[in-house]
Amino acid sequence: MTAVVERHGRGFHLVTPVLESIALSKAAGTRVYMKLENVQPTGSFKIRGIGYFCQEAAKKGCKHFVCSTGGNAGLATAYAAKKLGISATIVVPTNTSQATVQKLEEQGVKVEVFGKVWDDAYIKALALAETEGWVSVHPFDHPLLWEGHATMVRELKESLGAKPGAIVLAVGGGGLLAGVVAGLQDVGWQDVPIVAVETKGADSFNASLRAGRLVTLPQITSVAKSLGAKTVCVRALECASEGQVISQLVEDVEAVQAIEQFLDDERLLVEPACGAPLALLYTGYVQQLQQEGHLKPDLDSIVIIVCGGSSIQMAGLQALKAQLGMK
Ligand code: PLV
Repeated sequence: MTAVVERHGRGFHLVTPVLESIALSKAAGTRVYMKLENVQPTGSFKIRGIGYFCQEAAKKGCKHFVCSTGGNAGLATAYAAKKLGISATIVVPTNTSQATVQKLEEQGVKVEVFGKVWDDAYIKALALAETEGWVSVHPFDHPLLWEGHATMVRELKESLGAKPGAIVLAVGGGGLLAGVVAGLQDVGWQDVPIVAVETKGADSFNASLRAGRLVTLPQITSVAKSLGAKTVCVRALECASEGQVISQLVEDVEAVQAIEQFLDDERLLVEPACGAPLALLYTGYVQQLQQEGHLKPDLDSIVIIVCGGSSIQMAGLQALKAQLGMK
């Protein structure tokens, strides 16, 4: 366990702040702490796992990284590649905004646009990674990623001391979930319930849990493109059987409303992927889960992983509101 901390002490990620949010606490009826992963280099938690994965690949002689991504994993790969002096190709689906493509290009990587959704881009990336010396960086399905993400739980333990009553996080392909579960197991907090939030239309984890096996969604219809993996990783389902994982869906409108409220309350702008767990706190779902007996009525505190995301600007937020018919 100590070795992991030492190794990650030299990683590319930052130790992020843990702040209490008065507004979120009021909304959720329980003290809420924010783990601010949005302040990581490249704007999301992804650099923890991807930074670690890329460092390990570099040690083994990697010549070039290939990453298929909804955006943030690609930005993290580009950042890590630059630090390591290794070139990279980032494959994004056509639903990726021009602003994100530009941000990637500014990091000095080659960008290829391929396929309608992330799953299509992934197939393309795997084909590219056949090249000798090239390494595919998966955005959510690799043990090194989870080990890297797990560092956030160690930091939480150091900042909070006491165990939180629940952890709220977003699920796309399930890498963040797998990392947090690994971290909880490392620090002996495996009995802390996790509320795993997705938007309707990007609900591959919820669908798999309900079916008791991996389910592939026919399509992604949610505006939370960073949660848009049609199938979660196998490990995500295993996590649900190892600990207490509560799956909850929110509406796209609720996620976007949450982004706006969070901007007003905490002056931080995040993607719909992060709006989803925020909506859980803002929209009365915590109280509902407590009434239904899924969460204890007397939670000491809740930690929300503010996963962040770089694919959002004021204009993009306005466009999302217009698209969803919001005022
Ligand atoms: N985004 C992945 C997968 O996209 C990517 O390529 O960047 N919050 C943010 C801001 C994210 O970018 C992501 C994943 C998640 C949450 C969900 O994390 P996961 O996939 O580990 O569950 C299609």
